[in-house]
Amino acid sequence: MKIYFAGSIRGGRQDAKLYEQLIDYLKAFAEVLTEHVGDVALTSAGDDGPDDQFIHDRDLDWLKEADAVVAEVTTVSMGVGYEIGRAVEMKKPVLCLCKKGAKKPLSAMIAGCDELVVVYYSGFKEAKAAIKNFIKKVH
Ligand code: 6K6
Repeated sequence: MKIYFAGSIRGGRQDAKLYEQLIDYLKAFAEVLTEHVGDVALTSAGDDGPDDQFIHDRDLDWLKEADAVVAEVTTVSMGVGYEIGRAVEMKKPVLCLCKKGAKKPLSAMIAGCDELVVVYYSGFKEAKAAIKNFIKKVH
C-alpha cells in the first residue's frame, strides 16, 4: 500500500517534527511516497532544490500512484489544500488530521467536505489511533 503524506512546507514548518513522527508511524503500515515532507532540515524558505514545475509534476505523479492520502492540516498550506482537492477529484481516500484548539479554525472547504475523513486530535496518541483506523478501512 502506498500513502501520500501531505504537510505544510512554504505554509510554515512549525510542525515539521510532528510530520516526521507521523510518517514514521505510517511506515509501519505502508510505503510513504513523500517522506521529505517530514525532513526537519527542509525550511519554508529553501529553494535550492528542483524548480517549482518539477516539484508540482513529480508530486502529482506520486499522488496518482498513491492508494490513499494522509494530510496534517493544522498549519494552513496552499499546497496541502491543493493536494487534497486533487486527491478528492481522483476519488482517493483522504484522512485530514487537525489539532484540536488550533489558532486558526480549519477551512470550511476541508472541514465541510463529506468526501474527506476529518479527525480533530489532542495528541500524538490520538493521531496515531486515527491513522490506524483509517488504514484499516482503506486497506
Ligand atoms: C522546499 C522548500 C520550499 O519549497 C520547497 C519545495 N519542495 C517541495 N518538495 C516536495 N513537495 C513539495 C515541495 N513544496 C511543496 N510540496 C508539496 O506541497 C508537498 O507534498 C506538501 O504536502 C505541500 C506543501 O505545500 P506548501 O504550499 O506548504 O509549500
